[in-house]
Amino acid sequence: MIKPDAVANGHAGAILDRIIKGGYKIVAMKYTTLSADIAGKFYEIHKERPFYGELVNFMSSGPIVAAILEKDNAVEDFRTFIGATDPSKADAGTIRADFAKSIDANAIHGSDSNENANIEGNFFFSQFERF
Ligand code: DGI
Repeated sequence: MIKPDAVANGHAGAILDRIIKGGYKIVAMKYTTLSADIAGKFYEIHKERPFYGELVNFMSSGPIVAAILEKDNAVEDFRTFIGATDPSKADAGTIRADFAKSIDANAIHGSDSNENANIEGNFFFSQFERF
């Protein structure tokens, strides 16, 4: 998911270009805005964390791009490709190093396991939208 900060800053196109050139196939994609309720559900796993409220506010602050990507070893490779959660610690050349400003507004989300990739794909897309 390309997060609200990156969309608002006009980086969605550049990020998608990198993703495609990085060898990821876009299987499904949508441009939408999450309500606080939906953003809260997406990040439910962080409900008890002190930054949860801030995270939900931020994730519902403007449009996002959600996509399902396909590639061999996609989950692990994409986590490396986007860089560390805190952009100040992200490796040079990663999406977060180049497009993110802070740990909360960090430009992009990538699923952290195959299981979560499936859950999150189903969160955004119906069975008719994913092939
Ligand atoms: O999988 P990641 O997005 O790299 O990281 P995560 O699953 O640990 O956290 C989910 C999101 O929550 C992360 O992208 C940004 C936000 N977050 C994580 N740690 C902090 C945080 N936000 C704030 N404000 N402070 C944190 O320490």
